[in-house]
Amino acid sequence: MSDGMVPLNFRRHPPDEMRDRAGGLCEELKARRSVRHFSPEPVDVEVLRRCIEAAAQAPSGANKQPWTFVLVTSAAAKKAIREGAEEEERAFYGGKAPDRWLADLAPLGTDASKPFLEEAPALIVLFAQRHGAEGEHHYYVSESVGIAAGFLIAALHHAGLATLTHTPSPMNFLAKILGRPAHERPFLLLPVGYPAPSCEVPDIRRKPLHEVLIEVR
Ligand code: IYR
Repeated sequence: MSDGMVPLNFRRHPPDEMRDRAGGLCEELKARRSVRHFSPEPVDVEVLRRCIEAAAQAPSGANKQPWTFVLVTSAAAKKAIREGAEEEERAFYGGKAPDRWLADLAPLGTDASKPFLEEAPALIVLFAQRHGAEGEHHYYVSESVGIAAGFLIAALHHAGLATLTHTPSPMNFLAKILGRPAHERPFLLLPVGYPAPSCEVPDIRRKPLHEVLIEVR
């Protein structure tokens, strides 16, 4: 064995099980939707911790793991985050956003009001570390944190929780409220919880496979 290396721990599955496994996960992810109406029911924080631990297994540039997850369940912090987000969103919907962007958002029915930031029992705020705390170089930060965000959203859905990928812009107010250091930039704000019983979602579709896949044989 070479220095600093260990044997790979890799589990092979019987070939006929592989299609079922791939198809099963695909069906599960097809059922995932962004949710904007949450039930105030609390969620098991241990479930959230495990999902965050799953997300933190993502690959990253030079294994620098340039992410920080902030799990917010405090009502006061959620209120402050809602107020900060709504201030940004009022500017966005009130003139900053080009008409084309607003037209693209019309099918989603969004506006500057973000009650879900207080209604959801938990918020997970994902920060990207531009560099390490001591100035160490980080590489492919957006790609790395984006992959971790994908793991997190899939893990939460798999655990039975609903999320919204929310990106009020700009998001610097999050670093301020949550007391994050200057080398961390807010990347994504995820309200997490159970959907409200009356929750509706926009009637939108994903592109079929043949529109997104090109095979070079
Ligand atoms: N941040 C705003 C606007 C918004 C932008 C995109 I791109 C979306 O996919 C959805 C919303 C908001 O949250 O309302």
